[in-house]
Amino acid sequence: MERKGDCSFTSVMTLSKRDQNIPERYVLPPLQRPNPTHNHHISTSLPVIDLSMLNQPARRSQIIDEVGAACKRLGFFQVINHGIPTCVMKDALDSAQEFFNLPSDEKMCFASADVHKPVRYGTSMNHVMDKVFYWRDFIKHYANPISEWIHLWPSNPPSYKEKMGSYAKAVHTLHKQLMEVVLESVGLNANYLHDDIEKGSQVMAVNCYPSCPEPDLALGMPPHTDYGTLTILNQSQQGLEIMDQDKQWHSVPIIQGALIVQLGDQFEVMSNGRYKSTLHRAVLNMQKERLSIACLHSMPLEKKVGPAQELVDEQHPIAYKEAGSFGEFLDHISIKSLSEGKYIDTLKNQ
Ligand SMILES: O=C(O)CCC(=O)C(=O)O
Repeated sequence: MERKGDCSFTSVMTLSKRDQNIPERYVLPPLQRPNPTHNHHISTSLPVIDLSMLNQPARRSQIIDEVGAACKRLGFFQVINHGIPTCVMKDALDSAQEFFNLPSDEKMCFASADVHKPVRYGTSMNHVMDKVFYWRDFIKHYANPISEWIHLWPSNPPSYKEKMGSYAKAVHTLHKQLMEVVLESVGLNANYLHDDIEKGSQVMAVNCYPSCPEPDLALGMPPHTDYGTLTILNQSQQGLEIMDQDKQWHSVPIIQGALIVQLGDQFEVMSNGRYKSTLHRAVLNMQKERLSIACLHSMPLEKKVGPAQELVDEQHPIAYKEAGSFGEFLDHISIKSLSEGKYIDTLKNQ
């Protein structure tokens, strides 16, 4: 059943229709602003991996090598021929668009600043805590197992549950396949923590970044890493940027039908730091609204994750405390904004 929201706010959708300038609370300090002219020349060098032959043993090991190289270099890659039909990806983005186009009152039924709520409509990162605001509206909902959560999702637009649900299920399956590949690439068994991955949490962050009159002064999301194992992202147009090991921002190009894969903090911990989670942010533009759907996968809510024993030895001493669970991460972000520092840094052994 849909609840009455316990807090309301002015959405960015509303603000974007109002003024030629962004409100002061969205203006970032100069050093945190994006530099749009800086990144264009390096946008083409990001890895794209074709999964069409994943089930052919001769080709599989080559794909594992490609994934391993991408994870080592960037913690990021795009996948094509991943098995999710383009129409399922498009339907999910269309449903998101229809949801954000609803009158404000309908969306506000889901408004909450409580990060533990399984369905939550909001703006910025957490509008109750943020010192500087980010130019984003979102609805987040839990999605795995889908039978447990789908009745809590919006009933309007009427096709939302069906279309977003089909996409969620397909992405959950893809996540399991990709985890096997990424685990093998780092030197673990493909079945490592298999049951936890199957039962793991899937949170869908459905993001809307309206066109912004002053995109050089603000961001849609601040630089952050995701908490979980792998995030799989579907975007309607360019706007995601990732940071490489030399601290250069790369703008992620749109490839028709491709999905973006990023490593999260839980994978960094499991791999004992062999792979690093990807620092990323969302930039804005003056012309067109952008939508993205980030499926954030992690271990089940209460499961604690530590470095895999197989990846700890004399050359690679244990580099992280046994990491907290997803539930503890939620407790962390309910008192400290993600924009104030990386959660993973609190888990590192000094
Ligand atoms: O919209 C994007 O490209 C980034 C989304 C994201 O980082 C998130 O939802 O955590």
